[in-house]
Amino acid sequence: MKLLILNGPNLNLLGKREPTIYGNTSFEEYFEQLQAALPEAEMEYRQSNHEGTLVDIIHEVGFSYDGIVLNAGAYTHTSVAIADAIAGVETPVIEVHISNVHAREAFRHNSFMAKNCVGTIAGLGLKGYELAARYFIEK
Ligand code: CA2
Repeated sequence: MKLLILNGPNLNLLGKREPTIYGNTSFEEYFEQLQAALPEAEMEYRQSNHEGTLVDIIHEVGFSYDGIVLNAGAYTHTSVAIADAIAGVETPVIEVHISNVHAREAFRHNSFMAKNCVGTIAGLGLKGYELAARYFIEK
């Protein structure tokens, strides 16, 4: 079971700013806990602030990995290119958001990713990544 956890723009700042929305744990710290919680999966973590790089990464793993857990950050609400990359690969993708995007500004309510994903988890904090990974492991 090979899974990619893929974060988009600004998520490298987790734990450093805006703790009331995104918590105070860095993703690197959380990823160690995630690996310890799910030893049955081989998980890799990547992050990029660049739309084209996120497309490249999805292409790179999208014909060999068993699942991608994707938080595309703000590109969720803008990127046709990332949505097309998800549609263009074989590996299923689950969309995750740390915050409840539906309780925030209207521009965060639409996701270009959602219709090409198996499902979406939003508002459950970092736990959402574990729940998404468990879906791939247990399905
Ligand atoms: O809730 C989420 O996970 C989001 O994908 C996070 C994105 C936001 O644009 C989406 O609407 C919802 C933003 C990530 C920014 O992360 C930061 C973390 C700490 C400090 C500053 C930004």
